[in-house]
Amino acid sequence: MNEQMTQLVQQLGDWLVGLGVPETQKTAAAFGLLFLLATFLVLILILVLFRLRGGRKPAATGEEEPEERREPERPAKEVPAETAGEEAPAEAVAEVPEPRAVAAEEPLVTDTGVEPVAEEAEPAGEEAEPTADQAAEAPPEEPASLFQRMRRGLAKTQAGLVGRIDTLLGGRGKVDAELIEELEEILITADLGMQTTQALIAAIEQRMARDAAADPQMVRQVLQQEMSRRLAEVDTPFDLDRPGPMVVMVVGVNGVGKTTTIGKLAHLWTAQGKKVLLGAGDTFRAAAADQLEVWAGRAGVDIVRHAEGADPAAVAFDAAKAAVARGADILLLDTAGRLHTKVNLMEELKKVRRVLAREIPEAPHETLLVLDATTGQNALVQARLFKEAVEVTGLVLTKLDGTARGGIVVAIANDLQLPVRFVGIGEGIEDLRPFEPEMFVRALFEK
Ligand SMILES: Nc1nc2c(ncn2[C@@H]2O[C@H](COP(=O)(O)OP(=O)(O)O)[C@@H](O)[C@H]2O)c(=O)[nH]1
Ligand SMILES: [Mg+2]
Repeated sequence: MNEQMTQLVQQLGDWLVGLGVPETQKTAAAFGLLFLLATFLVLILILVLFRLRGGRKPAATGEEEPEERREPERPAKEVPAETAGEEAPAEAVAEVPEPRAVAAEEPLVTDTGVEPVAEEAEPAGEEAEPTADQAAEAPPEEPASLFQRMRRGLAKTQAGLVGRIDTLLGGRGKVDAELIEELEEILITADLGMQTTQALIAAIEQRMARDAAADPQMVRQVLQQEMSRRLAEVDTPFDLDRPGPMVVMVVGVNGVGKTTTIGKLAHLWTAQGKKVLLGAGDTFRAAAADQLEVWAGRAGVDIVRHAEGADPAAVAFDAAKAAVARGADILLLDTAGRLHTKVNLMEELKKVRRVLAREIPEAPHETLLVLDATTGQNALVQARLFKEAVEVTGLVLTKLDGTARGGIVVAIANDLQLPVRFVGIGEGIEDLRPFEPEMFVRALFEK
């Protein structure tokens, strides 16, 4: 062993002499080189170990998981080196619009403001996306501030919209026509829609006309202000404190998240001291009422349901009667997204409205249209249809957590001139947020 070592040092020394090291110092130089190599190897080893540990952390918002959560939630969940880091990438900050990853309900993170480690931002792999089942099994979250939860829910839109804008602005010294053109493209691909994009660009151009020396950061400021302003313009107070049962009818096409939203609202309003009753107006499948019943159980509220195939207007009638009789503060009525019979869905919804109004004056007080944000412009088309047929008073945008197309929130509110009431940022019972325009935009733009 020793002999081999001496030989190695000798050979190294000879090689170094060849490179110009003085003959007298060749042994010292050879040792020096060996020492350097060893240090280098140790460093690489440390980096590899670090990577393995770090890979198991979700990189969703680039924020670190708090220490106390790590242990109980990931017990001995050892992953082989090559799969480490795959839990997060679906959410990892990337510039390309990512595949639709609904239900990324990994137990995520709270705020420490740490930026994502570059090597964690790997491209999304199919197997990286948790299924709805896995999502449902995820342990309940610990409380985080509302703002941080909103930020986390919007991580994909943040990356796809503001992240791309920042990259664009970062590389430019001045605001010129080319920059504006690229910005326009980003806004449209983030589903802000043609109309809203044009309005935002016009605001930037106006500002440029006033201040020719404006730097690229001005663009960011104007965008943030304009989005906030446009959302706030259509925002009206949501009054829960009216006398008598307040009837909230929830409409929207199949699968957008109506039933889930009703469950979350029942929980939210019960926690605010309201007596809530649910009406299972989606009689298309027995499973729909079963699903609502599960949510009623979770939220600890009563439910009125009929058999599968029953007339939704009859459910509405019974539910309204029960709400009055039981002294409920709020009746939340679920509706179908499609029907058994050939009756037009919109006609059916109008009939339900008439029945409600006969039982409770001015009911339904609110008609919330639920839209799936991941469907982008399609949501806008649906919204127009429903708005024409039934008097929609407010919007709920669901699944914002699963999409980079959250810009649709601004587009819909702006195009339809309707207030966004709530946004869904996950499948859990707590994952519905009352919409606050200023907070929403700040969650997108804050660095
Ligand atoms: N990730 C995510 N999934 C949601 C959200 N809201 C609803 N979902 C899921 O969307 C699917 C359809 O929801 P459901 O309430 O049955 O839709 P409905 O047909 O309109 O009643 C379910 O798997 C829900 O868990 C949300 O905000 N985020
Ligand atoms: Mg449903």
